[in-house]
Order: sequence, then structure tokens, then C-alpha cells
Amino acid sequence: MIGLIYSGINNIYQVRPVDGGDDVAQSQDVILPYQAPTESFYECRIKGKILKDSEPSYNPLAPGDLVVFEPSDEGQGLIHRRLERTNRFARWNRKRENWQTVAANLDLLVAVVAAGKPPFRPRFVDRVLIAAAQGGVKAAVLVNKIDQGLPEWGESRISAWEELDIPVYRSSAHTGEGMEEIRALTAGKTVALFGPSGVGKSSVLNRLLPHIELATGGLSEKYDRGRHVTNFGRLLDAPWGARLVDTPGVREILVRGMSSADLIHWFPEFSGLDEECSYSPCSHRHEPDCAVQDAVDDGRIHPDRFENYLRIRDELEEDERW
Ligand SMILES: Nc1nc2c(ncn2[C@@H]2O[C@H](COP(=O)(O)OP(=O)(O)OP(=O)(O)O)[C@@H](O)[C@H]2O)c(=O)[nH]1
Ligand SMILES: [Mg+2]
Ligand SMILES: [Zn+2]
Repeated sequence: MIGLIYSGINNIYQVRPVDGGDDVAQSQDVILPYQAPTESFYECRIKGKILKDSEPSYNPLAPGDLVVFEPSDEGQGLIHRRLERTNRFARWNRKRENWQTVAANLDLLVAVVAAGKPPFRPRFVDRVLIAAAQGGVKAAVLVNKIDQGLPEWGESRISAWEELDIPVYRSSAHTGEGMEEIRALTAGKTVALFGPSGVGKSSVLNRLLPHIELATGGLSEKYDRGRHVTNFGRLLDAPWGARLVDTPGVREILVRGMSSADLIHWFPEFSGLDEECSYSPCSHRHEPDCAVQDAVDDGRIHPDRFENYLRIRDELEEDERW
């Protein structure tokens, strides 16, 4: 049978058979019919413990993956193999020195941040957008807790994303603002919410799906940080035909899997400008006649995006020295 991975904890995966699974296995486009939440799950393990993987990652399966599995009695089963992914969203795990696949086969990755508490973090979002592009996933931004007010400087940062054709949505899980837009955005799609802990990913999903009752938590008083309430990724069926993935909040997101020289190509508004710099290679930091610096000076590149680029570049260079 063909099944869809909803979640996985300690190598036990929640799998639901996909209607018309045989067709899914044969077609290139994975079109998944909506399945009512009452339909039963199979608790599956991986047959032989190891799943062949062409992509580097320490977790072989993530929510959104399609697998071939063999159901047994009492709602259990064995996973034989994973079907090819259309894409995946992964983050670099510093401790394990490997990629962690957060979700697979996504139509959209929503980078969620809070407007006020935890503080609005556009540099974090820039990094998520890079990770999404690396995994071949389209991205959007959701600024939640809009009831707390966005700092004034945030607006120009939002415009910079919009100019790059990255849609930005605003919501409040408390007032309900923005929920209709999220429903419209996600209809018929598989969409994962990803972001720092405490920004309200699970709260937004609870607001959208009142029967779900995901655990949510307060912020630590000292740091205005989340408390890492959600500890595993979970796919949820929404009655308007969406599949929504709640993911655990992270403290940081590292940019990896590219050279420091290549980083510029992941900032679309910088890309190509480096060819016009008089020095080659140009670090775009202090060289004269630097086209990137010029673009920052005359407002074509947002100064904070540029600052973020420099910081990520420093990190990649540091990593290359090792
Ligand atoms: N004012 C306000 N508070 C919110 C909003 N959304 C969530 N919160 C609060 O923010 C806190 C964190 O919410 P969660 O939904 O647990 O955040 P999360 O992003 O799922 O966090 P992790 O699971 O740790 O990644 C809770 O106390 C929520 O009540 C909102 O739109 N406005
Ligand atoms: Mg959560
Ligand atoms: Zn330059």
C-alpha cells in the first residue's frame, strides 16, 4: 500500500493509506485526495531499520513523505521504501552535523515570525527563505501576533520580500485576523509552518482547526523566547482540502550546503550585480566601485538584507576554514 507520513517519533511513523495509492505511485504529480481525520492510522516501523537515501539527512522520513508499506494486523505496519520526493524542506542540525528533513513534498513553506514577542526577526526569515529555495520549495512569510504591533522599521523589510515575489501575510491567532487569507492560501495544498519557538505556529493551527487542540505554551519571561512546546512535526488534514504541517520551533537556522562565494546567488536582488564590481572576486565590503555597495546606497538592496548577507557570509567563511 501507498501511505502518507503524518508524523514520526522514535522511529515509529504514523502512516495513513492514500486513496488510489497505485495511481499515485505511478504518476509523477502527486495529487493527494483529502482524507477525513477520522480515518485510521497505521503505526509503522522501517523494515530492516534502514531506508536507502540519496539525500543527506539523519532522519529518513518526514511528514509529507509517501511510502510503500505493508500493513499488518492491529493497525501496525512495515515501511519498505520511500517514493521519490518532489522536494523537501531541511535545516542543518549543528549537533548532528547533518541535514534534518522537516517536511517533504510541499507546495509551500511558510516562514512564521512574531510581530512583537518574540521580537520580529527578519534575518531569521531570510535564512528560512534560503533553506526553502535550496530544497526546491516555494515560500511565503507569515507575521503572526500582529495584534502586538509590528515595529515601524519592519514594514520596509516586508516590502523587500514582496518585491522579490515572496507573499507576506499577517495574522493573529488571538483575534483571528488573517485566518481567511491563510485558508485561501493553503486550499488544496500541502503547507508547512516553520519558525522560531513561541511565534504561534501551533496557535494559528488551533485557530484554523478548532478540533485539533495542539499544545501551545507561554514565553520565557527573561528572554521573550518560546519554550519549545511542539517537539515533533505533524501533518494535519484541514477540511478545506489543505494539509498543514506543524513543526517544532528552532532557536537558529544555519545556512549550509553552499560556498561563501555562491551565497550571493541566494539573494536574488544581489545576484548578477557582482559581475559589475571592479574587483573580482569582490567581498562587497570595502572595495571601491562595488556594484553591490552602490545598490545598497541607492536603496535597491535593503541595508538590513545586506547586513544579513555579510553575517551569513562570515559564518560560511568560518566554516570553510575548518
Ligand atoms: N498576542 C498573541 N499571542 C499569541 C498569538 N499566537 C500565539 N500566541 C501566544 O504565543 C505563545 C506561543 O504560542 P505557540 O503556538 O505555542 O508557539 P509555537 O510557534 O507553536 O512554539 P513552538 O511549538 O515552541 O515552536 C502562546 O502563549 C500563545 O498563546 C497571537 O497571534 N497573538
Ligand atoms: Mg508549536
Ligand atoms: Zn562588490
